[in-house]
Amino acid sequence: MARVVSLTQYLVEKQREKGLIPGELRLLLEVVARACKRISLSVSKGALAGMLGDAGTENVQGEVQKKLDVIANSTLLEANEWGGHLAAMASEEMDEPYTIPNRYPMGEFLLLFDPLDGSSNIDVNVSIGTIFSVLKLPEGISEPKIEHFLQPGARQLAAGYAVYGPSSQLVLTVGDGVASFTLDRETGSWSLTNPRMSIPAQTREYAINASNARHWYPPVRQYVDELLAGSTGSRGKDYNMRWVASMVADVHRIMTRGGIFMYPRDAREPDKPGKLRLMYEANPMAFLVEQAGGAATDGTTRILDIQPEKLHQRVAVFLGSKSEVDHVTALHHKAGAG
Ligand code: AHM
Ligand code: MG
Repeated sequence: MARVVSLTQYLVEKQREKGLIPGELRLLLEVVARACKRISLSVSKGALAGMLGDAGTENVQGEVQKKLDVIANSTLLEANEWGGHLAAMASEEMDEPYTIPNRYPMGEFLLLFDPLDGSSNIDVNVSIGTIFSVLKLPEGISEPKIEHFLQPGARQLAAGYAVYGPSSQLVLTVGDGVASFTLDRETGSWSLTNPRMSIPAQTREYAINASNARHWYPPVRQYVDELLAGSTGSRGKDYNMRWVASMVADVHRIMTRGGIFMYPRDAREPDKPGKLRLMYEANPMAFLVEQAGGAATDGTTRILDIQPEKLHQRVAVFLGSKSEVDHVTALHHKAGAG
């Protein structure tokens, strides 16, 4: 039987043999993975443990929090605050960054996360997930503040997500390709099940919330019209559509078999650039997608090159198979030039 490689072994190899990550980062990623294991357990208990339903609170973006959103957030905070690897954490569910309490040593990394993405799917037993991103605290800073988090995604040292579906999977990059691990519920460990995920450049599958079609701007409208025209239109092939409404699940499908995922900005609220958040949704996903051979833009600019201005900043997202992302990005440039 083939030897099972654990997450720890995988990371030790990245640290020791390839010198790709410092030991402290490895330990931090193991703690994050442990927290995801706990969240996976809570998610799988569902109604049995009274985990479903609203928490009766709202987050900083005015969205109703689910009980599991709150539980996942505190699981990540509690797991990570004492290890000595972190300087601060930021979360979709918290207005301000969380600084490490004085009683614990302070480390050199910043951790950002969406503790439970896909809130609308929590109560209906559809896949949801955790998304995370790791940055380095700039040199010489002893009191981390929001401004220190505002680094372009290209500076991420690691990023990943855990998807809680029929099986729980952890998908991770430290800038040397993307590996995925499946949670073995019997041994409780994350076991390597795909050492190198790769997104096919070509695809016949797209994901967008089409109920917003009447609000789309012309390049998105034109692109989706081309896809809908299928083999009778300019693209010359038929496309299929999938929309789980959990970014983690939609991106996981694309990481596995290709496709394009879109959440564009639209005319409803012209000042609001899309729904998804740059720092803890778009950036980590863009890092993973690029590391798997795909592409990610906001329609015109590579997501990883965007200089963030706010911690909870929103951004339009086009990511996945390179040929499709390049095409829809070119349509945006053409429309802009016109
Ligand atoms: P959330 O972080 O509050 O769960 O919102 C993000 C989610 C994404 O997972 C998903 O892609 C999108 O919102 C779905 O949006 P919509 O409900 O418009 O289809
Ligand atoms: Mg989210």
